[in-house]
Amino acid sequence: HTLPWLAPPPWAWDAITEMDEYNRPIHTYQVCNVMEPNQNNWLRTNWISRDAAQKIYVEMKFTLRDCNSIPWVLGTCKETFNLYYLESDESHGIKFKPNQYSKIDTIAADESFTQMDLGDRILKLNTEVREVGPINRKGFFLAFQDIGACIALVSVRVYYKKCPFTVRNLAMFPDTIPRVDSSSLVEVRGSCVKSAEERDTPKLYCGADGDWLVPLGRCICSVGYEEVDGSCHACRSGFYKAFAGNIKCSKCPPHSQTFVEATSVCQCEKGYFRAEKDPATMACTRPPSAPRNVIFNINETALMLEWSPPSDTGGRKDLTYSVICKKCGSDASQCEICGGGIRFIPRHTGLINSSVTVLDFVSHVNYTFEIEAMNGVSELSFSPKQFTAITITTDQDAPSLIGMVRKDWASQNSIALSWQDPDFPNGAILDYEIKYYEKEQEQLSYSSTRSKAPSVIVTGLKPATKYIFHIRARTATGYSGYSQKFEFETGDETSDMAAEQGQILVIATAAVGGFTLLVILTLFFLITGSKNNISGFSVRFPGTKTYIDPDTYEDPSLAVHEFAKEIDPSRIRIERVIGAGEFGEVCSGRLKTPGKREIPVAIKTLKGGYVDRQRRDFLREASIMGQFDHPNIIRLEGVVTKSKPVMIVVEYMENGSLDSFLRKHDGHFTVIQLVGMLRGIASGMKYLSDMGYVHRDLAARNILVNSNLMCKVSDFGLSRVLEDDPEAAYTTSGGKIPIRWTAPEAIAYRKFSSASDTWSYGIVMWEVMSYGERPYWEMSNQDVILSIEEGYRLPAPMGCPASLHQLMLHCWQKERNHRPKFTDIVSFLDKLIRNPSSLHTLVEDVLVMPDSPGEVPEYPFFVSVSDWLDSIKMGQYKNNFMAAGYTTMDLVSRMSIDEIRRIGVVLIGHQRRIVSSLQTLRLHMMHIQEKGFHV
Ligand code: ACK
Repeated sequence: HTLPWLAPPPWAWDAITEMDEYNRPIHTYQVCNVMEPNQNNWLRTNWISRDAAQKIYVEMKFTLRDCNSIPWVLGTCKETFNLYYLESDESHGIKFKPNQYSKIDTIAADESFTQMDLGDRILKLNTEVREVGPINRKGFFLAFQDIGACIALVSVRVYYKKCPFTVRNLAMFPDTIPRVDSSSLVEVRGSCVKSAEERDTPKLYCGADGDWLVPLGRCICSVGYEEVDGSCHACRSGFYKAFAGNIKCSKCPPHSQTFVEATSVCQCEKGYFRAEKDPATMACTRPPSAPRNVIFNINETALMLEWSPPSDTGGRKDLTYSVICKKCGSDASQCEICGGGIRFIPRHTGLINSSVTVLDFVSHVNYTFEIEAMNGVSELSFSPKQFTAITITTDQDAPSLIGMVRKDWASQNSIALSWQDPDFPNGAILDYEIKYYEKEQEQLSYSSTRSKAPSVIVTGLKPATKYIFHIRARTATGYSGYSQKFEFETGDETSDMAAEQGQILVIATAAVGGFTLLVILTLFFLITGSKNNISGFSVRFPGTKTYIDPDTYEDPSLAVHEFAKEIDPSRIRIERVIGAGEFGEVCSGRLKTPGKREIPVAIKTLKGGYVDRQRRDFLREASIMGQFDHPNIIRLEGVVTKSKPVMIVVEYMENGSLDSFLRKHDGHFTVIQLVGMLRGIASGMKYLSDMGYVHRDLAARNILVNSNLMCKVSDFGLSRVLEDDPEAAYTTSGGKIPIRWTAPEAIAYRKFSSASDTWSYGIVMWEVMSYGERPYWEMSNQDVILSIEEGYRLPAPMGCPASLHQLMLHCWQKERNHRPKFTDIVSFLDKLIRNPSSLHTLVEDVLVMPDSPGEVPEYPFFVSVSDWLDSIKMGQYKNNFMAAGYTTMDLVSRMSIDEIRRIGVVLIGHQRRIVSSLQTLRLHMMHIQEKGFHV
């Protein structure tokens, strides 16, 4: 558009239009005065504005005729032309004066064309580019000087270079002109795009060739905005972005929402809150529901409250409890807050554990304790507090009177008595007090003694003398009244003689779990040889030895010599400490027996500073152990009681306790080896149950293992065991019980028996087959009790033969009479060992696997629908479930409340009971899956 150019006289440059090979017109300036010498022909462009440029580029396309192809002009023909420029602020009215122009360069052709080329219409173009600058005026002219060549100038393109507008790291950089000096760069600071903010100052450098170099720093999208293709877009409604940064918007967390765009925090739904320190990313939460299942345990001085966590924690972990105490009169409306007299241990608010101990309460008062669960948002909610209340009268009923008291036998100096537990014990019986006096001396002086069992042997009496006895029971709440008075007479000389001959037939009454067994027994008096006629006695069924409770001895510490050998301490060599027992260190060492080799032994010591009761409790174990003689019962070598320290010496078991032994050797044994261990334990337990001894604390931690992998039952503490076992927990009935190992009837009403030992044996089987896994894993004691009550049982450990799991389930039957006897267990295990192929079927193999992966597999060992309904006392609906096709627990576990209604469970209370049981069932199944069993 800037044509025509100026071609001053002698007008040698001609403007000519040619056609290119596509027949498009090409405007050219041509000159070809090669015939005459001394040519000086100028062609000048119009004024060209510099714009922002400092340096400009001139690209010329031209053709140049080769002088050799024109033979007759030899000597005058040239093959170059010159390029000039002139800077100027004025675009017009400038006269052309060649001497004002500066030369840029002499331009030669790289290629020249020949006639042949022309004939083929192939136009060979030369392209040459030259830089000019810096230019300081507003514009410039270019000029071409021909000095006698044959040229066609086809195009002249004048341009400059710039770094173009760009967006990098969310920062915008404007058009930028590079420096003239090609070695230095222009530093350019970017500005953030809309809705973005600077993080580090964004910078780019513009290079001489118009390229952006070295990006530094960046911008990031502001809160509520996310990056999409280099710009920041508002979060859609329902999404939020809480932090500036190049992250995406997220969906609102649970229980929150937003209806506008570009939100940084979603708003909580009604009833849900965010605590001050909750991050915007956290779900909105709500106050917890009330605590559940409050139980209490009271004695004269302390009241212990315990509860289960709320079913709904509100979605938070910062759960605490507070307990409010109210004193209420007969009318609930007259309640007032308890004064400062009452104390709470550890405190009454901000309790982390779900229990509290209350001290300094007054008796004969109705206290109501309101237990509230709270979390970090409780204070933000205006809804009424959710609490569970329990009312406790601080003076509970004492036990009822003891009925009939019998004389079992009498010698010259002693009388053995037995009686039944009171009909209404109103709590666990701690012990009995037996008060007696000579009939003739009535009330002048009396003696008393205590017994833990409902029987006693009173010694130190006069021969052939009438005595009056009355007895009262003691529970945590106090004593019962005294029973009516009973009169019994000691024997004369003849009675003892007959006793020595061991021929007297007497009727002994044994109170066993509320049933009175009348057994005719042959009685053998074991003469102790001691002068004061200490009277231990041993009751034998013909051919069977029976266990004697050391507590039936008036002085149980004397019983120990009945059953344990006294060892001279010089025969014991203590080598090292191997553990800590309840009463003192447990050591290993050697025992030298005259005429025999030294044997390795374990030595339990009673640490110094003990009180009498501790010494008695310590030696009670020896009195019990000393009565047993069986390869699977830890063997008592003897005791040291006549010098200090007091010691119990037992056989040494190289591998220590079974639970830690198995954990240490996880997966190392064959199934047959494990069954062998279980067989040993069962055999020991059969022996104990035949002896009439109830262990009460059978657990892998109480089994010891020797170097031959032989397992032996140990830890004989009788009732005391429950005090020193760290697993033991208090129950509602006031006792301390190792919940996970104990049969439900023993937890609920302390009904301990060989059948409850069988239950524990089933748990030991599970411990063994899982190599020392904790029964019920980390479930709380409360949940264990609840889930057992609802009929659920531990699933088979991984790799457990189905037959063994069947046996466990057999041991865990609710009805204790249905559980196998230890003799059945031993013979069952013997059969398995003789026929090991029976152990090849694993529980995994007999599981009914679901059709699709997401489904819960069916556990054939779960109780049947009918058993389950019975267990939750909903047996009346069996037909409804069956008729509607809910025949397996698997089907039942997926039922919704609507389905439960539809099959005809109309009462809301019943619907609730079924639904809550199902929730536990599902949890249980989930737990099994999480643990990786079966699936
Ligand atoms: O698991 P352990 O090694 O086995 O740690 C305890 C510790 O003493 C405290 O009871 C070990 N222990 C107890 N009785 C014996 C015994 N007769 N032989 C070997 N170790 C024993 C028990």
